[in-house]
Amino acid sequence: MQLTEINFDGIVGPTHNYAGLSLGNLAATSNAGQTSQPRAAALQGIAKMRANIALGLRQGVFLPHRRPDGAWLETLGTRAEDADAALLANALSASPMWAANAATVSPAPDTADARCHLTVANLVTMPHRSHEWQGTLAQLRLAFHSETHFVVHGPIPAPFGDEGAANHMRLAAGHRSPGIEIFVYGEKGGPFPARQHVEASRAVARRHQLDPGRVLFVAQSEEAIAAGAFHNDVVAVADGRVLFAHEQAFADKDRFYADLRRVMPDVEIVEVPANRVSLADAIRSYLFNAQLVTLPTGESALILPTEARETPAVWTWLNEMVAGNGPIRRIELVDVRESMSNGGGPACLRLRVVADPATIDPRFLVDDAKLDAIAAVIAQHWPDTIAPSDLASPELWKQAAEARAALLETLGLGELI
Ligand code: SUG
Repeated sequence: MQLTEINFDGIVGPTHNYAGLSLGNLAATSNAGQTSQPRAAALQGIAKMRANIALGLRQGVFLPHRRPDGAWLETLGTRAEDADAALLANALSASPMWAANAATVSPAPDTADARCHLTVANLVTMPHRSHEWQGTLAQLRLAFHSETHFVVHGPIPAPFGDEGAANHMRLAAGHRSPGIEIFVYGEKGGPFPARQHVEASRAVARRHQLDPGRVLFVAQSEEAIAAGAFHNDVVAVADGRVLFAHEQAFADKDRFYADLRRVMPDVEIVEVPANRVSLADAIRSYLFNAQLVTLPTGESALILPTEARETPAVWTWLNEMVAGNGPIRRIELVDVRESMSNGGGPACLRLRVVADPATIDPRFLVDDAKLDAIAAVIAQHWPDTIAPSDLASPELWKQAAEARAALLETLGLGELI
């Protein structure tokens, strides 16, 4: 078994648009009504994957879902042609692109049956995301079909909100070592919803057969959610033995850090103080929505959105960090502006799975040549722009269906998902 970390990125779907559906996600709500650029958005995502491959990282993909989601509209007694504008926007969202919300993943070294467990996220808090799990589950069941190596679980039942890996962190000395899994939940968010419920986190940990001595449940701070950290991965990220977090990310950080040091004495906590980078700047720049990765050389790198360079306090802090003696000495910038405008940074776009690539359906794994083929389909079929008034256009729905079909055909997935 060659356990390695594979990042599965959600390919940005052809209906990517700015409908402002996510209360508490300040980028999404402030860009409501703008004209989106689906083709550019999807190509930005491809460029990010290429950059990760160039760094020596393994890369996979998840595919866009059927949009508008006619099956969901049917359960609501309507169809795209008759739905009101709000329902239609919810049915058209390209939100499955944010693969960090696809599932929670517990790699084989952490589980009692030594299989990698995945629980598809129910995403019940937001209507436009609540109908993602069916399409995601179908892909997870295909990609991770080997029952010798994987267990794919259905969603946690409502009303317990589960947002997947965006509210879950894992620390482990190496890919084969058992990890410490940290489930971060929300209690209160001031004016905004707390999307991850502790009941869901506890249920996922039980289903995944985790060792209770190696699991922590940690509350998000109310002020972070109220400042726009609708998921924990907007204010904290972990990899290897490194936790990189904002000072105000957690409700009781002293207790959390003490518990963490008890279960992982050699953990390295890189905390960004609020008097250097405010919560507002952290959220504006998505400093923490970075991919913290271990390169083949063993070195840690932080893959950040270009917005980090445009936020002076953040850029100054980052430059000091890489020049210092800490564990993160390398930063890489990626342009995912179209996704960022909906509150999705580099880390939102990917789901990390630690597994042997040979045990995964190869149609979901990519290299440069396959990315070339995907990019060609995007260039040919993805809409150039979508303005709010386009959402009601049957022409757009037709183009989206054809674009998705062309992509699935190219990847050999045909009508399978
Ligand atoms: O759920 N945006 C997504 C962004 C998800 C980011 N993911 C992580 N932090 N892991 C969300 O809020 C905006 C769609 C719209 O408003 O049209 C949206 O769903």
